[in-house]
Amino acid sequence: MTIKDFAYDHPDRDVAAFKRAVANKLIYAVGKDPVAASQDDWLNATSQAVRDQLVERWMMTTRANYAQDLKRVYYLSMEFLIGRTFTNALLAVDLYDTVREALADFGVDMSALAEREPDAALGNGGLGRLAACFLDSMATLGVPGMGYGIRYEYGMFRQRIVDGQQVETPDYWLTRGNPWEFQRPEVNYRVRFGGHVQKREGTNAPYGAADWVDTHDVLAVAYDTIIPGYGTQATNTLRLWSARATEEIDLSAFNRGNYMGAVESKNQSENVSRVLYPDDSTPSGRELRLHQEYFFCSASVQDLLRRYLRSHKTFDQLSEKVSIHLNDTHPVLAVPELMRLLLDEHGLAWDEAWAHTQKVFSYTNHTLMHEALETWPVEMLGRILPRHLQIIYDMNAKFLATVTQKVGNDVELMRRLSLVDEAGERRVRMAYVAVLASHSINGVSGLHSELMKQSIFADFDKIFPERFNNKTNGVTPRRWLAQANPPLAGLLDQRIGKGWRRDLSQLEALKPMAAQPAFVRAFRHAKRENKLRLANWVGEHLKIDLDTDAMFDVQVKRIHEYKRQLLNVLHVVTRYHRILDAQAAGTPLDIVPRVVVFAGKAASAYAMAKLVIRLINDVASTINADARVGKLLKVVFLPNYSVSLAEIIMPAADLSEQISTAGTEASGTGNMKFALNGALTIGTLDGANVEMRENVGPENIFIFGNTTPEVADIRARGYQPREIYEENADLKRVLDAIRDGAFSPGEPSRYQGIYDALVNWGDHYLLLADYASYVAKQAEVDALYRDSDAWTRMAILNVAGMGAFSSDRTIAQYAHEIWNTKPVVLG
Ligand code: T68
Repeated sequence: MTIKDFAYDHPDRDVAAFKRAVANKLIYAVGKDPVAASQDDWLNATSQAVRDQLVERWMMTTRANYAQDLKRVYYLSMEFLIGRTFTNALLAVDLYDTVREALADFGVDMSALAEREPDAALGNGGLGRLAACFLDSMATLGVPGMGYGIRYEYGMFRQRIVDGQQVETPDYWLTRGNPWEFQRPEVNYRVRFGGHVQKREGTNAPYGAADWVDTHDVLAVAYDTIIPGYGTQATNTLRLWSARATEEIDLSAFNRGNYMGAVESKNQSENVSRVLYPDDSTPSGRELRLHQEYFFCSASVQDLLRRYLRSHKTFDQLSEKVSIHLNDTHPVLAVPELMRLLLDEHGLAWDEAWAHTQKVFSYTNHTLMHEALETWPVEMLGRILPRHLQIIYDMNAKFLATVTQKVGNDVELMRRLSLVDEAGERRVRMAYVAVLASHSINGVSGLHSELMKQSIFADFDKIFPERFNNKTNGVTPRRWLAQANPPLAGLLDQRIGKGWRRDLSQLEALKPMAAQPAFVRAFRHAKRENKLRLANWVGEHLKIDLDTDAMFDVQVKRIHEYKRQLLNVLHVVTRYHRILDAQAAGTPLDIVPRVVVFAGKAASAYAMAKLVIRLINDVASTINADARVGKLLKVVFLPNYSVSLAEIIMPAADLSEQISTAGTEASGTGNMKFALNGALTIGTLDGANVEMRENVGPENIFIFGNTTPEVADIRARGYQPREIYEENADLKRVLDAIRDGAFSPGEPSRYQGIYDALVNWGDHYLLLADYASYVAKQAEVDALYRDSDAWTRMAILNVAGMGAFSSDRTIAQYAHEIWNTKPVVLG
């Protein structure tokens, strides 16, 4: 029986049929009379009608996966930064125009509906968005897989700017329900916490089975979202876990008459999936975070083992049928959890369980910054997950014993390799657990992968050199070009056909067109439309008028010292001073008008990042209000940066700022999105910028600043930022202005801390060392912008060179070189 044999007459794909489908959903599923329906009701009904189109493909894919007994990849990630789904789904099923017409017939404007959908902001930044791009590419390539994560009730906080400062408000994204998810109450697992471990009768501890008892348990309930592939019937599943109390209420408390207490304990359990931690690139170290990590790892591993055992009697084929990928260290507890289940629940011996485990796991590292590496206090782990701590100890003992056998007793080496950091409070190094348990460990750009081997994993690289590899990040061209940039996508379709959506290397065909004046004009026209769209957004939301002839110079990403938004501010103030000087001297000023755009959130506890946001806003109000500046310079901070806002910003940028200190940004993915949308990059030789330069050609990108070895050298020689400050008059003037309150006259000392960090406290990220080179490179950028044809030609060559940065290429490499999976074949 096929799915069609069971299903109701499927709505055809013509406008009339789709109108009926939407009307049926509105009336019978949403329960609204069309004459009374709100925009949200229409969105809900239409989403459900579109979802119907995905379900059949979904079931077909699942059946095929089972029938072909294919190896599955489980992508474990604490974050999936999906954004909106509506338009993405319409493009995937190729119903965009049909649905727009159907809705128009009802007098409903589809783009207005699309704007009402809340973002699924279940992630902080690059790492979470990468996971979302990967799901899209896995489905598109037919890689049998599944994303596992947490269904946070509150996603990434909403950012408002009040008096120039960031104010966080909760993001309750589920207020109006979520039409894309299927709740699966019957798919639930018990996740245990606390208690203690008992030796099991007849086993020879320390490596044998044990019993974990007296735990308090939480239920993990599955919610599934269909991930459609593009240009294929294949789909995948994103399965997110939500916490439920094991008992509706604590009956014993209830019986004692403590009603509030009874409900309290239910809330406690369900807090586990309540809220996303908003700390990008810094571990929070809080107990609730550890609970979250274990909660979703345990549910996911139980779920995938159950699926495996449905079609296999023994564990012999586990690694041929299952791959578990760890997106950073956040899901590393899946390692001791798999070991625990194999040892304690399924009775395998340690060596057999360990052999399976090592073949199943692979791990991606996303940062080298020491303070960002996750460690958990032994005391806390032992209290919350006593059995897992034991297993980690056992892994460590076996590992260190093997090393000793090989190299003899080198105490210093043991101290460095140990899974447990014994200096000070004892802590488990989660990255080391990941490395020890994985057959593949990858970085996210060529540079990052090399540095990873030389720095944090240097000792492991000597022992397991074959495990380390690189998989340069990519972005999905469906969302980041087809969906976000209709003007450019349309132009590409006209000139090179539609195939780039599934094969981004086809963009290379644009190269010769950079020399065709008609194409250059059409390309510039598309950019202008996108700039207008952003200018309208800014006009509407911030009441600031933008000149679309000005260069749109954009830096959008999390606010972090290493990303150096401050360096950008130093350049902005430098330009401001030049404008004022020319005005004062009455000399004509030959300067390219710029709109400098910033957006990004600061972790709520990151004081310096918040101060930077405030400075940007203060600089913006000062400059924008200064009549002497006029159209020559505008600065805007767009509040609440998000996936949906990025879709408006990226296509509108002329210049993309990728200016992190060399050696600090693991890859970056915004850099790719900008270039793909025809922005030129000004950047350091950091992360994937290095490979972008190789692909677009060094003459088509603005590279400045110290390289990674130069940065190391400057630090080794004893960096003296004050000397640079004293010697560079422009820089000194900028820093003094900031220090003396030029942008905060009401509170002149507001930015003393920023001045001190740069001049007196060591300027850890070497802003001053790169300042002169950055400002000089910005002058080159200006010069090129004056020649609008030359600029546009270069932008076209950037788009043409971005073929390699599709997440399809990245996922094909993961599938081939790490997971060893074959695509599903659909009949
Ligand atoms: C980013 N990391 C990298 N971390 O900074 C970026 N961390 O260079 C890279 O392109 C991207 O990952 C994808 O590989 C992050 O985004 C986090 O968001 C994060 C969240 C919680 C804890 C630690």
